[in-house]
Amino acid sequence: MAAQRTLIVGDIHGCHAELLDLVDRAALARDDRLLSVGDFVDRGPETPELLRLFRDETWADAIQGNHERKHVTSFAGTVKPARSQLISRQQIGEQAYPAAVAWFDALPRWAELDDVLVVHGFYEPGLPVSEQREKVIVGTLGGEMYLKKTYDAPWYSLYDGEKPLVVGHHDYRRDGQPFVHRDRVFGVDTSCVHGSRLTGLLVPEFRFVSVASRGDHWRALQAQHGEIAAPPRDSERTLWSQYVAGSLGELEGLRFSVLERLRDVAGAHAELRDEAPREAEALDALFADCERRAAALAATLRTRAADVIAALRADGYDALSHADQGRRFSDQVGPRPERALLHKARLGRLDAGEVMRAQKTPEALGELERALAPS
Ligand SMILES: [Mn+2]
Repeated sequence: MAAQRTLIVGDIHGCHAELLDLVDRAALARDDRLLSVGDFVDRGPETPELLRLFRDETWADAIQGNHERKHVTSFAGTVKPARSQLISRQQIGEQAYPAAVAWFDALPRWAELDDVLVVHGFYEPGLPVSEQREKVIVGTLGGEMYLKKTYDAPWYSLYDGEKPLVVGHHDYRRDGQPFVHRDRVFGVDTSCVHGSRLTGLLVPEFRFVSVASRGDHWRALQAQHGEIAAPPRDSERTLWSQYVAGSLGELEGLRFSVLERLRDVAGAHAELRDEAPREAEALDALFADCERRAAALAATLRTRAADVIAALRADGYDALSHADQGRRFSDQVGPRPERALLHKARLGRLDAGEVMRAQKTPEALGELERALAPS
């Protein structure tokens, strides 16, 4: 009888059909095993099927990835769920979700086989696997930042564990091929859920098996779930509360880029608007007013530029090179603050957005209005 083999599969992310394709292609025998490196949930069409497979089938095991962990932390209220967790929760169903989360929480953070060690994210040198920081081996942004700050070289080049290491989490090559570093670190995430490939590593023979993805599942799923909006990010929430608390300064004193960002944040997250409806309305009103004024200014400047060109035409302007046209135009206009905007108008590139980018604040818009007012 052949020795038992294990197919270690990269980030599956709800791609159940591709996983079945992969198991087929690997021609697993009856005693062979399947092991997910984690992130088998979220973003794909069939998260509940994968939950059922890894929880209920004795030949299939999984370790915890950052996505399974995020279900645990967001369900506990420690962090906000991302859109992909909200969609998975709906797919799994409210009734089954708490038990699913409890099972995610109980998943091991590593698997040690005869020939390899398997973790989802990263590995810090000098520490046994049992002493690895949770954020490092599970693969969070915080864990990645910690490694980058602490070490000068990429984490995989510093790997000093006894056995070769298999990881998921990052598609290191982005060409559908698995990542191999000196036959010591094997990266098997190849972005199946984004339309690339699903990859597994068969041990003990260290042979890669791979199948094509059936599509850009995450894009399709997001389009299907327009009703589930992404909750505000922490940075957006902070920006909004600073604005509401007045610590960003008076509304009038803010740059248009900040006002626009605030308006986008409030527009995308109804809950923020509900928390401070008066501020949201004041912001909308100010921004709409400024857009109207900027459009009027752009129209005035376009007319003035056209008048200048009409005057220059009598003097052979059309026959000049582009550079000379620019110089003649500048001479004619003289050293005025709005000269750069008049040039944009001359070249047909002036609209309200350009005016707001040049003037940057509502006050600066007012200054331009005064400069252009007929005396
Ligand atoms: Mn991951």
